[in-house]
Amino acid sequence: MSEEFSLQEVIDSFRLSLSDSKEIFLDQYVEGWRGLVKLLNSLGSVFGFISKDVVNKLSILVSLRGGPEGAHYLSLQSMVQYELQSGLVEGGDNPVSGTRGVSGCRTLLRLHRALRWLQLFLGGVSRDEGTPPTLCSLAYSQSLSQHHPWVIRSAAGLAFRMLPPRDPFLRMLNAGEPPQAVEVLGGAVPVLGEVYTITEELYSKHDLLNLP
Ligand code: 1PW
Repeated sequence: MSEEFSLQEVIDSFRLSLSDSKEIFLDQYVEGWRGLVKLLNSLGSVFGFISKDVVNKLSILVSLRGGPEGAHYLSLQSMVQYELQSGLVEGGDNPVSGTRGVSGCRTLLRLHRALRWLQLFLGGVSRDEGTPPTLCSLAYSQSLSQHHPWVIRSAAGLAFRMLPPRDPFLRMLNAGEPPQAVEVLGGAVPVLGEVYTITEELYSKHDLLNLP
């Protein structure tokens, strides 16, 4: 995979993460996020604190998946089942990651909330409902911001203002000229939406949506 962001690659990874029976495979989910990190990195250093947090969350999930209990981390569904059964959901002493208080479920919950933001933001861009800075702030205020303290909300607000206007932003997606990129975006949003909805239902069913 190249270092350059490709929207199509991200869509492919999230699409591949979905099994026929609507399980979500963790490896491909992580791969999709790795692609998104490339976008964050290409947006400049003001997005560095966001990219750093995502990279950190991904490495926790990768270490769980690569650890001795890795088979349980094949899918989001198997992860939830394993961590619930083993009393690891709330953190505790996780023998796998070696990190106290960090479960796969709470780590993934942060990415899950961020995926909602991305889905709202990209949906707005694809429908041309405003400029990227405005749409990004709006999407953030409708999703992730309620989970963030003031200091992060203000840093995020500053970063969003640095987003490029619509056409340069569409070109950064590496999906062709703006009209083509809009089409690819239109295909991306439902895929992100499906992954989001399945995860939301899974977490809601097990009462995991407010993990500290
Ligand atoms: C323009 C494309 C944007 C797509 C990627 C969206 C990623 C959003 C990540 C926001 C991270 C903000 C800074 C970090 C905050 C953490 O405190 C927070 N992490 C998240 C992902 O919300 C909560 O994690 P914590 O502190 O409970 O481990």
